[in-house]
Amino acid sequence: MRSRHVFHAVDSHTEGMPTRVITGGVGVIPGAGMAERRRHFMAHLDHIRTLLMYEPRGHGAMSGAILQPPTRPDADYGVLFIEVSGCLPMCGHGTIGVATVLVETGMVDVVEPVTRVRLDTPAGLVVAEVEVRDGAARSVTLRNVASYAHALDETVDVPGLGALTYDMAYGGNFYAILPLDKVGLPFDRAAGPRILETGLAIMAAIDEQHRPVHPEDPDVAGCHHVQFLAPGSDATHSRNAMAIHPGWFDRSPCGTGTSARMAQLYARGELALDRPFVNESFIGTRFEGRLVARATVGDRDAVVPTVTGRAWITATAQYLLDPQDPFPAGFRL
Ligand code: PYC
Repeated sequence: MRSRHVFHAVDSHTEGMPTRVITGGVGVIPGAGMAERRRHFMAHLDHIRTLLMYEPRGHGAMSGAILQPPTRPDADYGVLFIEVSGCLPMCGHGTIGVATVLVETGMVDVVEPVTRVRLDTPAGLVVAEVEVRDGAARSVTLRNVASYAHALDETVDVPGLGALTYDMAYGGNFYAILPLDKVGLPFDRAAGPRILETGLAIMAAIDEQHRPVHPEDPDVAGCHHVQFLAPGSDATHSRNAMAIHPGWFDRSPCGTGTSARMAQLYARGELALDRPFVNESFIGTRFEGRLVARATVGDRDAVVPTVTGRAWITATAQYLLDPQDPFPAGFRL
């Protein structure tokens, strides 16, 4: 066995969605804060992301997180979220996966019944409370970054579809939110390829006509997620088909998408603080959300969401790069 590089990983899934947690092999990414480390990584180290997320080590819907020393004194670990689509400022299912891995591998001091893990993410500090029973992580509740409705009833002209009305909300990433039946498609996995194609057309049109930019961080910009709502979705229980660039569905209900959806419902006066909200994924798994505080983002009214879900460890692994490997940065088909 020859190797130019070894990455240590603990693989997990959160309500069906993978999080490959990279515990060693990357080294410390330069940067004073995690947002700066994310910028550095995207500019100089992106081949590590593609090696670990793309085929043949990953697949078209792969997601992960690279652990780092924290850059702030109030955090236990820094986290860089990586996916086939790029480096996310924040990832909810990934946070639940990371917190579960940290507890179940003993990388943090484990306290029953609740272990608090403070994560330094590019979007800000995220605190995860892990419910621990008999040494096992049973569920994770994350307190997300401030989330807000960026635009309500925005109209975008989508080639082939015409004018579409949508809401844009931020929950750690930007989400265009609209009912699936508005684009004439059924909430049915058999329609997946058409839903993805439509989602990608909407993302491209929004980025051309109304590209969202975070008021406090211009590096957090653009629409790479479309949250298509199933018929009957409301402020207590929504079901979504979450189309993500460059063409895959979140298998989990999507933590930042759940946060964005709750911020949208709050801005519409449909969801009050401290009310339970269930978000269901395209494969039928669930997160429970709740808005726990008011906040501001720039000069916008915002809310602080919590999201609860479960994760399970699926493997420990070392991913290698042979010097003769013809695909040192992986590939996408
Ligand atoms: O859970 O926040 C999330 C997420 C983002 C993209 C995929 N999952």
